[in-house]
Amino acid sequence: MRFEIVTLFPELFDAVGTGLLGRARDAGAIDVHAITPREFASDRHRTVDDSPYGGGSGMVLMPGPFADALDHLDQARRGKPTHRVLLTPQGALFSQTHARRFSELDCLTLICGRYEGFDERIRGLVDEEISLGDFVLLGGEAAALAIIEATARLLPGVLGNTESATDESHADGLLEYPQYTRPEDFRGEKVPEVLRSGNHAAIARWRRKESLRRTLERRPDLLEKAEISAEDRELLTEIREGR
Ligand code: JCH
Repeated sequence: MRFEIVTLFPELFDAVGTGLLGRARDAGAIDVHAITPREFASDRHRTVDDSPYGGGSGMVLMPGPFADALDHLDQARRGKPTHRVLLTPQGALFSQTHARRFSELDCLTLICGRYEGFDERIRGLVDEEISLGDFVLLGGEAAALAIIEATARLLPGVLGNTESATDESHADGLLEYPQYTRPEDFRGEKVPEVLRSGNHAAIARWRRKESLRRTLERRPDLLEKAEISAEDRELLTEIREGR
């Protein structure tokens, strides 16, 4: 899968050359191409921002350099399609559902801004607008990196372990159960006995119950949408009765 990024700071995306994403790139599973709209500015100062019509503080990103950067990417792809995503605080909230949908694409183009955001006409050049969350970043780059990670790890061969990508938080709509590794006793806190019992049915039941407990305590909103079985309902009753 190809990731294209339009950004004033392409060097921020050198980070995808390291770790698991770097390995995925070396293996040919992903390809990351970051370009700057500055290269497509029309004046000798390479200006990409200007003051807002109507007045007010701050600077707004001009549509021309972004449109030309997107045209350039289209030409380099030679007719192959992409899906264009604008990162803004006004977009739809990003979720695992977006990541799953993006992982089915051949190419995803992420458009990052800075300053106080984009000229409204840039919105006409994109397929959707996404926000990473209800907080304001300095620009779209950190959101784009998060979206690249969330999407790339769902691709075959990127994680190395195809099961881990689905058997986890948010896959079945519940939070993940507590995990433990050595030592058995850490500063007096012991690993739950059931996990050392070798009783796989008991372990599965304990994990499901702790997933339900955690979701009930921390994210009751998720519990309303999750797929809850008859046995889950019994476990929830035990939890509510303090067991
Ligand atoms: C961005 C900014 C003042 C925006 C400029 C471009 C995305 N989830 C999420 N949080 N923040 C972003 C994001 C994405 C692109 C840009 N800024 C900074 C500053 C604003 O309103 C006055 C709006 C932030």
